[in-house]
Amino acid sequence: MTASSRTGGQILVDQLALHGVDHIFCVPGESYLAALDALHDADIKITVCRQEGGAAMMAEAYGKLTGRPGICFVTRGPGATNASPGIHIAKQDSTPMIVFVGQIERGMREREAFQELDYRAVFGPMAKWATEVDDPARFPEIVSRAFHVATSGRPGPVVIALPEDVLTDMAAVADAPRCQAIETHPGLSQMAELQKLLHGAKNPVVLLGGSRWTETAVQRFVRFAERFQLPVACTFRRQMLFPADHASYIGDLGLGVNPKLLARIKEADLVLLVGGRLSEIPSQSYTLLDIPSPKQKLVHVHPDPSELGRVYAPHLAINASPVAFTAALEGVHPPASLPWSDGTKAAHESYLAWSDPTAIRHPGQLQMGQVMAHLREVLPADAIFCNGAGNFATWVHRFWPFRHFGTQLAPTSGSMGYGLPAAVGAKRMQPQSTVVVFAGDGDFLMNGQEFATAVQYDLPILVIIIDNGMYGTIRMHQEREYPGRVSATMLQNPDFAAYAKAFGGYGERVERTEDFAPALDRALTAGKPAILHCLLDPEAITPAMSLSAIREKALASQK
Ligand SMILES: Cc1ncc(C[n+]2csc(CCOP(=O)(O)OP(=O)(O)O)c2C)c(N)n1
Ligand SMILES: [Mg+2]
Repeated sequence: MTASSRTGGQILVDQLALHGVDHIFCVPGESYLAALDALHDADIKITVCRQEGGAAMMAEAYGKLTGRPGICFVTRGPGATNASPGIHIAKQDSTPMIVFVGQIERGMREREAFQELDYRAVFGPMAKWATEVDDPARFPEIVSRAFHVATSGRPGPVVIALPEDVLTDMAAVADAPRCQAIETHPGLSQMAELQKLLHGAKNPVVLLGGSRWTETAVQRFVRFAERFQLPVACTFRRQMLFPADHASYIGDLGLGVNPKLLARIKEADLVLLVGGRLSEIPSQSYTLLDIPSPKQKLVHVHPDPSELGRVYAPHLAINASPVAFTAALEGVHPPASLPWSDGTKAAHESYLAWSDPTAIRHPGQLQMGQVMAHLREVLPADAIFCNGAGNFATWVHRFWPFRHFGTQLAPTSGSMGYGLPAAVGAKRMQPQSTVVVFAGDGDFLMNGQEFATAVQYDLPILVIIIDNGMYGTIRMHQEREYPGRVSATMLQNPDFAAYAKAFGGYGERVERTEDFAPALDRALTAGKPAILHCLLDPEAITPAMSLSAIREKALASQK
């Protein structure tokens, strides 16, 4: 059968549908009207956003939750540059994503036409692949390749520029077959070697990270950890990879980490690193393992061969996706005795003590330990927590026990402003889930405009803004490095409760611990997107140390 003639826009949208796309996030532009027109008749849900940074972060969150590429459409020039934080997050977080960018007509290239940019040059180093389509007949090939690139090996973002006339031109071309993500399987001899290493170990430890995990892969890993009574830690912002209430869980390698956890990893004789890269944050600025030769025997399992041996030279390198590797673990058997099992118990106890919010007291009328204890009591275990970057995020990372895959949306890239768009994306996908944003006063307003998107699509998410009147993280660093010299870190904030109401949502101000529980209850039952504007004493900059104490310590060390 010969293919019938379609516009480039129609061919493109038909490819999206056949690769299983059910949702796109966009800000419209006149540069890609023909694609928007094709979407008019497609069975694909659209979320129209207020800024391309928000749209790209929503698409990235979709990729994190589903393992399928999140799809984002933005206009040329400023639309594309606005989308760049989302593209960078997808790159650092190894998330599959495809960003379609409008482009000027082919015949105008190189004149610096209106909003013209060279997307290969701009996004080449940031994306996994950046390209431009020259011929509508090549959409099936290029979109198929984009899905393969975005999902295979170490997943990442693909950027595809769409010249306006390529979208309106006609072509008769057959569709591509649906892309299947490629699983890479470990070899039998590698699994036998892993078993041998485990049998010879006295003090092993497991670190889980990266992407390409699924609910099933997590469950399989839990069974493996159970059979071996292994201590398991998650890397920075990957806490959803292992249930925190499991006897094998020993904590996460984030910022402000449990010192006992670090000591345990340093003293281990075998480190099994699955899925992650152990990059700057989890490795505590590359101090946790020696580079290139860790003194522990390192087994590194990663879906991308170019990550194996990139920083750490592993004793055993296994090029496998988490799904395939965890399936193979079912055939690995424990030794007759497990010399490390008491250590696992002690490490879990240490995690429990470290993550107990009721033990925390800090300056001010609103006690975050009590807030976290209350959230632990009332929110469902499968609530999705979303956050961007700032010290406020510590409260979530340290004190919320993540228990299910698909419940954590947080950028390992440390991009501020991620929480709100991620939550909008998550709630659009999973309306039945409880979705909570933790945001700082600085962090929230980086993408606060997407609160309008939450209202537009009737998404009752809960936003908890921790307002300390400053870019607190940077102030903390200032007090450590340049004590008493406050420079460009203070903020004057709006009334965030009034902001919520002005957008058509629910808002309340919370100043004291005892006011949090009833306000939370009202926010959760408001049936609208809600903001709890929580005022935190600026002194309460970390769970353990006040701002003044940090400054005094720095001043004392200068004497
Ligand atoms: C997009 C972006 N810009 C700047 C930074 C640097 N940065 C990291 S944390 C932070 C301050 C965060 O302030 P806020 O959200 O109020 O949280 P707090 O630290 O006060 O709890 C800044 C500016 C960043 N990580 N990302
Ligand atoms: Mg702040």
